[in-house]
Amino acid sequence: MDKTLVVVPTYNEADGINELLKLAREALPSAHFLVVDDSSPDGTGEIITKIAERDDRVQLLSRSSKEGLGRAYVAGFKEGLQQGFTRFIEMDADLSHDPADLPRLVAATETADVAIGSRYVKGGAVSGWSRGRHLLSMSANAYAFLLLGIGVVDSTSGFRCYRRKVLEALELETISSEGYAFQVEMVFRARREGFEITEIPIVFRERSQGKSKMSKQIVLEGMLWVTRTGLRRLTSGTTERRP
Ligand SMILES: Nc1nc2c(ncn2[C@@H]2O[C@H](COP(=O)(O)OP(=O)(O)O)[C@@H](O)[C@H]2O)c(=O)[nH]1
Ligand SMILES: [Mg+2]
Repeated sequence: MDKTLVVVPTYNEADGINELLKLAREALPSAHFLVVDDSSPDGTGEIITKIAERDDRVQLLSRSSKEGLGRAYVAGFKEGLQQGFTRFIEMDADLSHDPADLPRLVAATETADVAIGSRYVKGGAVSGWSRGRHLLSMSANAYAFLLLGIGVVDSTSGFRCYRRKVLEALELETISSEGYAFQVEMVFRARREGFEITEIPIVFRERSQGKSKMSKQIVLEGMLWVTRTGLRRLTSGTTERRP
């Protein structure tokens, strides 16, 4: 039987997390939710603890310090694999990802192994970003697309659904990216393993509450990871491991 887990990483998301969980629960009534919180000083963890007391579909995975988005997802996925879930969704806590898109994202993994909510395919869009932020996102995606040969136009998107077998195959404990480069690394690994990846259009809306955790350090980590991996690939001619 299908068991879907929505993993939501949080750091200081107390303002919007209630609303996100409410809307997402309505959109996917049979799904379970795992919030992975890095001991947010604003009390996000305490809010989740209270929600979890009355809703057995919501769980909190509390980590002792802020270790980055990638580390939070790896911890959440490992927990979900252990609990026997068969589909895993990545979703931000700030309502940038529309909960109404959840059923479409899950449905896309009926045929594909990974479904990515994409801002850069036909029908996809971003609303509320500055020109600079938009340019940063598009350049990062174009750079990853060209250097890594992944065939995915929005490999930095954090709204996606994986089938269980993908996470089982990707050797999560050896993921090197701590921050947002994690998203690109997951796509790169899934492609290398020969999994089918599809992109479905989404509209990403910039948060209206709280603050973005994007930083220069995160951008640098992403650029270095893509450059290093791309050069290694070009010099060694890495191909898919599976036929
Ligand atoms: N647990 C955890 N969550 C994080 C961390 N960094 C970002 N997040 C969460 O990841 C999601 C996306 O982050 P956000 O700052 O909105 O990035 P942006 O949309 O690219 O500006 C949000 O739910 C954040 O709370 C982190 O270090 N640890
Ligand atoms: Mg955001």
